Amino acid sequence: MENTQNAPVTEKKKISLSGIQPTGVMTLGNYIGAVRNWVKFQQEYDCIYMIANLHALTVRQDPAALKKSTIAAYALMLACGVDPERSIAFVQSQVPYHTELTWILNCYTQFGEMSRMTQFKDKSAKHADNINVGLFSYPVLMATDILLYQSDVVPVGDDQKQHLEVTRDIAERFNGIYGNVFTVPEAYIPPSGARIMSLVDPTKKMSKSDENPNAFVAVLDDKDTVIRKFKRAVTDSEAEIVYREGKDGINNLLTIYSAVTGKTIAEVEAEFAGKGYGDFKLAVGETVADHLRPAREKFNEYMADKAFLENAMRSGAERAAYIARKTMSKVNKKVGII
Ligand code: ATP
Ligand code: LTN
Repeated sequence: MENTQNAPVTEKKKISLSGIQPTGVMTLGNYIGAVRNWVKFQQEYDCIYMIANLHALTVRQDPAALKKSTIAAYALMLACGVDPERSIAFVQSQVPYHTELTWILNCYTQFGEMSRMTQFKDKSAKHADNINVGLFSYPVLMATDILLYQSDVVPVGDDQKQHLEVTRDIAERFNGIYGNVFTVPEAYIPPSGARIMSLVDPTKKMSKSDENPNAFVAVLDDKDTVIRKFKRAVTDSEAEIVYREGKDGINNLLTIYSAVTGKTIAEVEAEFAGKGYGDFKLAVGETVADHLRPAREKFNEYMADKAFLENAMRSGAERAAYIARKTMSKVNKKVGII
């Protein structure tokens, strides 16, 4: 049953849509690069945010763990500030139009363009024993997520840029054949913090699927853990806290500190001029931990209220389905599917 009463009022604000996979734990990279912009965008756009649990199946998952982490990821998205009343917050698998449109868009996507995706190359190297077709066509499901809702803007981190380009190509190709069916979306990649680096190897992006938990700070890490991870963060053998090429570790810490305090890099450099790396790392750790504390507390509150979460998910999925169904029937009509 779809709830039409709660459908968003169409006063024609632009639509912001994004998603996050429920695998692993949300990292500080996910938060700074993506999720906090989702929260900010609620002021300006009609927002639709989802937990991309179907995407998670491209890597082998333990079923019980996936179920649990999907609910936890949803709770954490709300805890970070996505308001399930103002925005549409839902779980991808609860809106079956995602799989339905994906099949159709698969038929409008070229093998060659999927083969060029760097995430596919990286992930197939990492999971060489399970290079499944889903992993290959992952960007088509992502294009579906975006195009189903006629999204205008998609706030993501730097690593998703290529997927957004392919989404635009698919939309333009489809529109070229059938007329204006899909809004062609724009990526929003923040000017700073779009690529937070690993604390262990600052030439690699901070990734929630990193085997080494010291490589990332999780939004739910407690204060001591956050501080400990920053204290161990790999830097360099100089002793100067400045943003400069070749100082990947320090650059990363400066970016993180600037992102959570709202200060510019120049202001942060001035604040720590003449200080040692030890002091700086401690300050970054304490500041980040304090910044994340409210989300951690709210997360615990949401997780203690399963009825609320179930309700929010159901209502989010109903509101999403109301929009998705319109796009789906338009597409079916255009391509001649009865
Ligand atoms: P995985 O490690 O499994 O690839 P991930 O950490 O990249 O996962 P996703 O769920 O794929 O997490 O990403 C959610 C959002 O967070 C995306 O918009 C992505 O671009 C952004 N993001 C991921 N890692 C970073 C990072 N290190 N810095 C900034 N943004 C990031
Ligand atoms: N593939 C994305 C997660 C994702 C997404 C989306 C992001 C799934 N569907 C739609 C933006 C819009 C990732 O971060 N790996």
